[in-house]
Amino acid sequence: SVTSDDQKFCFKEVLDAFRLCLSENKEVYMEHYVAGWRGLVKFLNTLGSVFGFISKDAVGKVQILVSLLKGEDGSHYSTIQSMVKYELENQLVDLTKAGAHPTSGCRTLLRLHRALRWLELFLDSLRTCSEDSKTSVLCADAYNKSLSKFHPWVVRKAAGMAFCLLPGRQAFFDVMNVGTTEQVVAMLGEAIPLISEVYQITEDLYAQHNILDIP
Ligand code: 1Q0
Repeated sequence: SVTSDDQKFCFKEVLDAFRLCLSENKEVYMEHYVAGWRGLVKFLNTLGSVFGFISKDAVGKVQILVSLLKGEDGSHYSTIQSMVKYELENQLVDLTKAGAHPTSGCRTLLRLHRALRWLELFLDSLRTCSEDSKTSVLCADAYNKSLSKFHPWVVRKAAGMAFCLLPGRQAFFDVMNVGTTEQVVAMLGEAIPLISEVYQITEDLYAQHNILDIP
C-alpha cells in the first residue's frame, strides 16, 4: 500500500512501548518512553493539520531527548532516573529561572510528563464513555483537570479550539487500528494502568528531587 507501516498508526505500538518502559526495579527506560510518544504523535498527525502546533511541540521535545540519548553522554540517559541524577549532579538544569540550559533532559521530559497525565485521563474517559459521548468534551475535561494549569491563556484557547475539531468516538476507535469497540476498550484497559504507573514513578522521582517546577 501507499501508506508505509511506520506512518500508519497502531495503538498496539503505544501499548507495547509503555509495557517495555519499566525495568525490574521500576526504572523508566528513556528509549521506550520516547517510543511511546512517537506513536502518539503519529496518531495526532492522522487527525489533521489543526493539530500541527501540538504535534510540532511534541516532536521537538522527543527529538531533544533522542539526541541526548544518542549523544556523547547517552549512557547517562538510559533511564529517567539516571538522567535526573546525572543532570542534577552536573548542574545541567535551570532550576529556578530560564538560563543556560533551556533544553535539559529534565525540563524537556517534564513537559511530556505533564501531558502524560492528560493522556491517562483522556484514555480513561474514552474507555468508559457511552457511545454518544463527545470526544471534544472528554478531551477538554481531561485537559482542564491536568495540563491546562501549566499553559498560558493563548495556548489554552488554541487547544480548546483544536479539541472542537476532534472526530467522534467511533472514528477515533477506527484510527486506533485495534479492531472492534470491545477490543479497543480492552486494550485501553491494559494501557491505562501502565501509563499510570510510569506517570506516578516519574512524578515521585521529580517530587523527591524537588524539580516539578523547572521553568
Ligand atoms: C487528541 C487530541 C490531542 C490533544 C493534545 C492535548 C494537549 C494539548 C496541548 C496543547 C499545547 C501545545 C502547544 C505547546 C505548548 C508548550 O508551550 C508546552 C510547554 O512547553 P515549553 O517548552 O513551551 O515550556 N508543551 C507541552 O505542554 C507539551 C504538550 C505535548 C502534547 C503532546 C500531545 C500528544 C498527543 C497525542 C495524541 C494522543 C491521542 C490519544 C488517543 C489515542 C487513542 C485513542
